[in-house]
Amino acid sequence: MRDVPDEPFPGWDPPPYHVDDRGKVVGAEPGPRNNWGRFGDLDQIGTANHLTPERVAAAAALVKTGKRFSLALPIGPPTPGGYRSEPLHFYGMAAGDGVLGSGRGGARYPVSDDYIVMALQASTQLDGFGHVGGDSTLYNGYWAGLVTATGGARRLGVHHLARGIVGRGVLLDVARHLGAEHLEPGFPIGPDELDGAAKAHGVTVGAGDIVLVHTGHVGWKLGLAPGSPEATNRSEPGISTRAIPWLHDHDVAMIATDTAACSVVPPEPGDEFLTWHVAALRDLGLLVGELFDLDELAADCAADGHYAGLFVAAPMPVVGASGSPLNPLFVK
Ligand code: UVW
Repeated sequence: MRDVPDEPFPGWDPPPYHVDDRGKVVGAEPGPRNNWGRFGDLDQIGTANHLTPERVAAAAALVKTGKRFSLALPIGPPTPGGYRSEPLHFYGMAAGDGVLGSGRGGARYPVSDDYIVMALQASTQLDGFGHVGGDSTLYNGYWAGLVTATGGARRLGVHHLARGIVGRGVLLDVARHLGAEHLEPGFPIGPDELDGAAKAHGVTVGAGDIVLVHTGHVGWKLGLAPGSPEATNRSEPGISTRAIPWLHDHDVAMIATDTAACSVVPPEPGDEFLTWHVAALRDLGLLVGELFDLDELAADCAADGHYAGLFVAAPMPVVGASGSPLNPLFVK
């Protein structure tokens, strides 16, 4: 065998902090805008706490026509701009095998079932609170060392959100509001754009809302020639770190976009790639949705002028997972 050079090793010092028996980093400090301790010292569901029974019931009362929208991308075809390898879909047994003379059930009762192999965050998805930390901490001061490849998320696993994300969904069509079919890659969406779209739509964003920001990016990506420079470029419009106080002040339960990162890519000057995720996930414990497909809903809202409805999405109860695929539903 050829010689394989050892990778350089920079040395290692044990971290200078202590972790208590609740899994908290002693003395850890969040960013200036944060919800640490707000929902309880041991809270693991963050802004899902805003989804009170009263707000869920009020959201249900918004249903007038029963018109339903799935905000999910199809799982199987290439995911536009995703950060993870494509889901793989296999048949374990299939009706055709029975018809051809093998397989359980035979030709008379042909049976099919199938498998999917995918990163939980490879398509339309929820970022759980184990997903991104900063300075060795996660939401509410939990230690990032509690999430390991062998043990999963021993705190903040996405299964804690299994009761679902249900509440008032509000679509903010920032692209249409700015007169664009899609926002340019790298376009940052700050408080002015969010307020401007809300005002144009006649909606007021309030506590417990699930805010869906339409940029048109995913739909635009899907129309590009595969492999073209624009299709492979990672730049995308997205939420600016300047909008973090806005999300906090409005007590938003969830923010979701039709982009891969939710945050603007590349980040604005002064920010690093994950600055926004740290502020949203670690500090606010904010539910973050990515790779939503909002084009159909946006067109419908523009047509009927109704931008609020019932939003329902149930994360998969995978114990200790850091995220989950979603099929988010919006009902008018
Ligand atoms: C990262 O790229 C870390 O995450 P996300 O898919 O949430 O943008």
